[in-house]
Amino acid sequence: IDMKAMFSLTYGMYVVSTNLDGRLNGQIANTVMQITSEPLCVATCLNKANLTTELISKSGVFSVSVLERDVPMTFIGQFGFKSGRDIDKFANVKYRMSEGGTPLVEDWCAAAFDAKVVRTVDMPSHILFVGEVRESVFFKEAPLLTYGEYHSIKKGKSPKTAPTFGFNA
Ligand code: FMN
Repeated sequence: IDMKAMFSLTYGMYVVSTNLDGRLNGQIANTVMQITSEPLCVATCLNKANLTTELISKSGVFSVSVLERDVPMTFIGQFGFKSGRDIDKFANVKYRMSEGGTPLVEDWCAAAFDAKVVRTVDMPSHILFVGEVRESVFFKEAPLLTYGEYHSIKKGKSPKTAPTFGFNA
């Protein structure tokens, strides 16, 4: 396996969030993609160790908020390197509630959508959630952050829980 070939894949950067009975939490994920348009479905792949994964498994709903290129590293650190088991990630974050009850992050995000889980694929380390989109909101026209730019421009790293861990190795 030549990992350089794997690192040739490109991604965006997102905050994947959920709400279990009023408990809001979210995490950074690069693994988000639209997979069908009828029905309109997206997929995200989340580590079983993450609080977000546990909460989405129970709530059956998640939101995806699309990060802008200008997002500060402190914001990515809060959602991508800390766990909601230790901090309240939404305490200082501006968001609006979707009709489905998931938080759509407005800080540093250009768009967001809410989805209901319709399928899951159980991998050894991760769960792939397929969600049907129920609502989407376009906040503003803005350059979006890519996973490649996160590494090359922001000099960011990926934690071990990311499916693509090793990208910056
Ligand atoms: N974790 C995943 O499970 N899937 C991902 O696609 C993913 N991508 C990431 C990309 C970047 C650039 C960063 C910084 C982190 C990524 N992570 C990913 C790691 C989670 O965001 C991280 O483990 C987070 O602390 C989990 O928080 P939680 O326990 O509150 O859910």
